[in-house]
Amino acid sequence: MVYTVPTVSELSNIYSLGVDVQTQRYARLTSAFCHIYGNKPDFVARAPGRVNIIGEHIDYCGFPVFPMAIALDTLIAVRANGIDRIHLANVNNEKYPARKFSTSGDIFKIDPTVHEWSNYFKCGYRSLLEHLGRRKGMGFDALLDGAVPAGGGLSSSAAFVCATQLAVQRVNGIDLPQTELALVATGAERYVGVNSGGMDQTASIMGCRGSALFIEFNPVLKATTVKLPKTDPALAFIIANTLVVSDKAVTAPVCYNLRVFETRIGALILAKHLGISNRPACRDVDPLTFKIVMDEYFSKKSCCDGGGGDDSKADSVEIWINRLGVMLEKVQEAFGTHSEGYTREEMVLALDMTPEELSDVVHEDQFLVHADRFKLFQRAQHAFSEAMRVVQFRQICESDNTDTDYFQVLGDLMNQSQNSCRNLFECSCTELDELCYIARQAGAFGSRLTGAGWGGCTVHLVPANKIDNVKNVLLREYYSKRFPELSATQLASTVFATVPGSGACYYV
Ligand code: NG1
Ligand code: MG
Repeated sequence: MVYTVPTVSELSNIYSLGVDVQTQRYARLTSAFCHIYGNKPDFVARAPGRVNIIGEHIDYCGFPVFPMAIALDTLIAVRANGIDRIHLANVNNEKYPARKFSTSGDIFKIDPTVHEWSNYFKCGYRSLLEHLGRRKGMGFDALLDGAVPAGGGLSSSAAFVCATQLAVQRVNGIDLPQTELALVATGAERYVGVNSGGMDQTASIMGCRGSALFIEFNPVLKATTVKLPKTDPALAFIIANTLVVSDKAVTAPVCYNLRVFETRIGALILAKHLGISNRPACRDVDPLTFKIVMDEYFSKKSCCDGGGGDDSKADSVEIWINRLGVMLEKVQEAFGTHSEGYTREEMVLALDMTPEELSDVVHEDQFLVHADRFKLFQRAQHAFSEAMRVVQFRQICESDNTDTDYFQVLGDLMNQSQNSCRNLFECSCTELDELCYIARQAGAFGSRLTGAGWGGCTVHLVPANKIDNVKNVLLREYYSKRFPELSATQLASTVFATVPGSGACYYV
């Protein structure tokens, strides 16, 4: 039987109402909808946030990541209105005033320099219609309720875009397979200027209760559910938000997009070092990534060795670990002489390109004003070693030998990831480091930043019977000192335990 990727609608039928969405929140949303639009909604689209357990800043390098969907989600109540208008309102209408669009005009115009809350809605709408080859969609009334803290590294933006795409596709009578929907959502955020990878959108759409997801992007998008090991006490995760807001759309040129740039240049230099033909690289749609360089190196190698290695096993964990280990040595060879970082001239020299050619392939002008040295060696070391940790994390989760001390070995990998994010990829910050330190002191086995970093959230691996203890220490040592004014309700979505939740779905 050929496995076909299900659609969100097909899966939605298996979710009973209220399992994932708090029923009173759902009732409040539908009654508010009636109050605003005078009719009940036809349906509610739901897309959750995600927490990335391990595998940071490597989805756009083409490497697998290991997130899980969380209970916090974005809901959009929707009703087709039969006119060429879209009315978008938000339950928090002070902060996010209602907006109106025509179904074919201004909704396609997204100005990334204006940080407007409905931009993510426009991204979701535009990316889906363009994917369907349409310039116009059906009109509808919408009311949004977002419960994923913004800028917190829990993918509030991806939850918003995915929920929007669910709403738009259903109003237009479409029911795409999950992977197709995830790919379209991944491209959507580029309209607000963020060159994101595909982790958040895939985790939001394909999340599965009780499992984390091993998400691969290359050669095709593929999400494998991985059950977390059964331990006693159970494995649990605490999410703690630094409350330092890292809005990627604002900081992209000096943070997120700069790192994307550095890994793309790194892939070009590594490819050249390994004698791999320089594909037209770094096109936003199909950039040359570290993963592609690794695959091309080994496919070239296997035909040279005449080994004709059985690539069908290429997914096996041993092959992954062996290849990543070899590539870490190649990274040392290719970049080791530039541990201080590369100037633009040194990059141009290393790539044997002219400055104009470099500008063409990576539009690096926006970065040169902010950085004069690019730490390509360190970024490459992080990317390959983080990919190694993801594969090892999955291998440990799937090994069912009872004498494994899961907390210790999984926790160690998370701590190594945090060290690499802080020291090599430089996307941590003092608040993230402090939360990790406090949590480890309080009994967490693994603590690390999650999401883009530079603020946002941390994730901690703790035994289920230690959740309250670790939470209380974090409240005492971090939040009561830095944010004494926070109410209990605000704290409840700032530091909380979570388990793998289900993915996007419809509630009718
Ligand atoms: P967050 O922090 O949730 O925005 C971002 C990217 C991911 C991934 C992580 C780092 C977007 C929309 N998402 O996640 O693709 O690169 O950083 O692992 O930019
Ligand atoms: Mg985001």
